[in-house]
Amino acid sequence: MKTRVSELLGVTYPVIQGGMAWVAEYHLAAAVSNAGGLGVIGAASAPAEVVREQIRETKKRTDKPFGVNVMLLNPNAPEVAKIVIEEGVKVVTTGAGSPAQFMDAWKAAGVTVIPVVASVAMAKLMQRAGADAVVAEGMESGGHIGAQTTMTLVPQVADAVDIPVIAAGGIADGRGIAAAVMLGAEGVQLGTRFLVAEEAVVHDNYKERVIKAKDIDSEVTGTGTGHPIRVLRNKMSREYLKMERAGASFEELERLTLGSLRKAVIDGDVVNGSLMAGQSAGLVKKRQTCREMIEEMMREADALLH
Ligand code: TUI
Repeated sequence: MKTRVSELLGVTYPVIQGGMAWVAEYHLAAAVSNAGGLGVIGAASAPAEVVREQIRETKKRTDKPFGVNVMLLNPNAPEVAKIVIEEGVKVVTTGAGSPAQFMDAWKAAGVTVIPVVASVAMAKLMQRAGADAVVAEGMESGGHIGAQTTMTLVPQVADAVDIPVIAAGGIADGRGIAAAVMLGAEGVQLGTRFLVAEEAVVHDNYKERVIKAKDIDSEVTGTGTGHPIRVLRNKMSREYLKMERAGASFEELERLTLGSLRKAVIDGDVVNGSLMAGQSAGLVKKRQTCREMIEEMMREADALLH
């Protein structure tokens, strides 16, 4: 599947891996890139020097293009923004805000910039600021989400901007990719399916929860703080919602979320950990290598589109 997105990124398939906090580290990023997609290191709340190490480790494992996701709520974002330039990273995706303040420096350094947006207004703003493409992410996604669904957001963003649109949120198989193309997207970004990739250094307990998840097993915490986060339901999410109802501050809640994400991903604590995952968890049935996932999905999508 050749699109403006695969051309822009220099990849075989217009499939981008989401920059998932704790999950999107160099093993996963290199595996996705080696399989013909765009692997992405999730800087999340990691110290900037850790991100530099992650970039260097990815370079050792792949000579294909890869990206770094800069999470804009992270106080280290300005430092991470500088490091991606110093390390010669070719592609940056951003999440959870506007990367406008970094755009000039990135563009001057020849970085391809792909902000994740959750509204038409933000997509237009990003095009004006010089973005090369946008990811239009629906609220079916895991983690930090906007309020629009993928089905309605993607075609509206595609109508509003001239730069290529990449669809995200709820896509986990070839049917989703074909549907995204029908909606006007020229690429897709997937997170939840890659959570269970063989190369993802995610604890087995977390992977099993995703594989066992049914359609209705996720819920959204943080709607009251203005920072909604989709997770699989467990003791942690129930406690979070209780704290939220009791009026806990955004900072308190964010600390709880980020600390608990580590607990889930690294320690496999699926009771007290935060199991960020999208609604597509219900579609994710088996562990595979990134190559198997990407080739299977592209085969399905091609068959449907032709
Ligand atoms: O960023 C994500 N997903 C994430 S980041 C994350 S780490 C985290 N942990 C605890 C609290 C907060 C974050 C987990 N998942 N996806 C990309 C995304 N960006 N989704 C929605 C947006 C977005 C929202 C508002 C992008 C721009 C935006 O603009 C608002 C404005 O006007 O600044």
